[in-house]
Amino acid sequence: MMRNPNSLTFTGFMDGVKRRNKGQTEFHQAVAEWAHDVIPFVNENPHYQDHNLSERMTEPDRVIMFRVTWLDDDGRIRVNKGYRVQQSNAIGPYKGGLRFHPSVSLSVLKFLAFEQVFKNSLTGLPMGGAKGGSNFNPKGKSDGEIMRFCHAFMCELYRHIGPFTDVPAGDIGVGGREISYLFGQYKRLTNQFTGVLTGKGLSFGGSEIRVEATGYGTIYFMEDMLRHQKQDIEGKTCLVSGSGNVAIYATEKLIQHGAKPVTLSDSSGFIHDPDGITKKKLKWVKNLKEVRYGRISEYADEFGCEFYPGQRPWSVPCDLAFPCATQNEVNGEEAATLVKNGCIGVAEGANMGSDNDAIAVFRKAKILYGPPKAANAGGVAVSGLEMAQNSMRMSWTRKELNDHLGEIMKGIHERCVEYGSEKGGYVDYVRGANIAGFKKVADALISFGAV
Ligand code: NDP
Ligand code: 2IT
Repeated sequence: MMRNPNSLTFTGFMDGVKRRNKGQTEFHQAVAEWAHDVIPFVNENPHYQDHNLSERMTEPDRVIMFRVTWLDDDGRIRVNKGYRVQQSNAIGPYKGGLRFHPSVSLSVLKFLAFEQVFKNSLTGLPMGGAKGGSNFNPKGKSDGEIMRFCHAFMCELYRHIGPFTDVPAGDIGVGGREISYLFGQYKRLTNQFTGVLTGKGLSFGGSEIRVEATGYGTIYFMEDMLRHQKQDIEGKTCLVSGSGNVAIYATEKLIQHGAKPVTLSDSSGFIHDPDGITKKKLKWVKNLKEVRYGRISEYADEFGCEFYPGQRPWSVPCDLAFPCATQNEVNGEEAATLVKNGCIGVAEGANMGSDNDAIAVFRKAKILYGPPKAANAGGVAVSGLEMAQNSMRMSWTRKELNDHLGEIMKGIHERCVEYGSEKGGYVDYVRGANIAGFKKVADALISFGAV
């Protein structure tokens, strides 16, 4: 049989991606994880072969880069980099978070925007994919400095976004406070009150459950994976990394559903509380992180347990693990330690929490592994529901939104099972998420022609 001239090899495709995107290692990593499943799928399906979809999908629609100039408390003029990567609006307006962290680079935002396209597709809602942010470090900044930075950032971003164009939201370093400053400035500059950002305050168009959605959704997804194997989460010892928005609400849902979370972390180290993090202790953590912007090491002093400076929690024996801090926080060695210690499931609250060596370890051991595209899609899903509520000029109740979130996570789980099931009952959720996410975007692109 003649080889189709449009069929690709993984290596050939990745060589091209690396050549066109020199030095962007996080972006290469995210594309490689995806291409590992998508290239063989495209080669096996002639319908997808002749449209150069893989190359089209790995080139952002556009990248906006700008200077952010702001005044610090000492009256000095400070300069940061600002970005918005608009990856694809094939199935809806660009949608995705903003990250403020010193590690932000074009490579990091391109990997995040790329994954966002397929995550948003998996939710079943009409949203394209984008990501943005700045190398601004919010740590140690006064409230006034945060406000002036957010206002300055929006002074440029506002001309590139809009409720039908691009709808940003939060991510690392961008929570309710920052979204409020950004929204206030957008409204002032445009004289329009629209659903241009999600994660807004409840008094000005925000949605119930958005704050909790990513963390809750990650636990719902783990419960769906466990249920599929006729198991449940009750009584399971759980490791959570991070102590920000996603980690806090993942921990809250674990406690509500009778599991036992024993760790939290930040960039300084992790706490291990063998008695379990309780509802009361978590309330204290919420105040520490959402009000005082303090460090997780204070938990160890407050509740008399160990703090391990400079370390990650993955060596603690557990049943389930939830990376909820940042990219590449679980490597191959740490993944092997988790498996050796009896961990039966990992679900990623963080984007690219596990590196590709770690993913290979989980796949080989055939433990439950919920990749970020699937497991942390609850946040952007409720953002989509916030957009719907804003368009209707009405709001749903907390119960309705929580039920919607549960249903959306179930739908994502089903799509992963449909495309990721193997003989013998094992579900490769990475493959399932990659193929299911790809198909919807691919079908839209094919119907548009050469755009
Ligand atoms: P937050 O800013 O609320 O919290 C981030 C947490 O991660 C903090 O505890 C922070 O510690 C820790 N962290 C950040 N960078 C590092 C690092 N380099 N090393 C170790 N720890 C680090 O962010 P979120 O909780 O919103 O985001 C966490 C993850 O979840 C990210 O990967 C994000 O992309 C992903 N996500 C978020 C969604 C959302 O709706 N917010 C939706 C889907 C995914 P420290 O304070 O010391 O920096
Ligand atoms: O990574 C993510 O999905 C987010 N940071 C949330 C994006 C959103 O638009 O709510």
